[in-house]
Amino acid sequence: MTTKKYSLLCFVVFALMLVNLSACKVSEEEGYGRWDADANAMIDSNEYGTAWNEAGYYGRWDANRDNYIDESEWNAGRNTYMQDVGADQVGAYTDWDVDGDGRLSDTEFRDRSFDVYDADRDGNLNEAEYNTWWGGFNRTGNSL
Ligand SMILES: [Ca+2]
Ligand SMILES: [Ca+2]
Ligand SMILES: [Ca+2]
Ligand SMILES: [Ca+2]
Repeated sequence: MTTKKYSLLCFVVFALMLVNLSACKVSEEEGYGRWDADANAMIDSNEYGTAWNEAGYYGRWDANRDNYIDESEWNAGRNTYMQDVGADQVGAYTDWDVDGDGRLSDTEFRDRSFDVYDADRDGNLNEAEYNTWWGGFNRTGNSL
């Protein structure tokens, strides 16, 4: 390899490292650390609630904006946002509709969606669990 080619290769490697570093910075700002208010490396249900509010997550599922999520909206949202979550983990609409009135209030929806993403059921979202939420949300081109 000539010196010139070697220099070019070094430059490309260095440039890629810079791109990689800036990508990490962006994902940290968008991601986990941003919502971890008490900095314990876990996102609890309150911290998830903040992310959930700022994301307007409920509104994204509530297609007709009547402040309830009916079964057809739930089916559409599940197919859009929860592709990476197993069907067993998501459960049935009736599992979400705790009071059985045939529609999901924001509280029913928030609590159950947290449980769905809390795959190991320890009451916190670790980084991998959070990334499943974020990945589903972001796949649709949404951003915070
Ligand atoms: Ca925390
Ligand atoms: Ca609705
Ligand atoms: Ca309900
Ligand atoms: Ca967990």
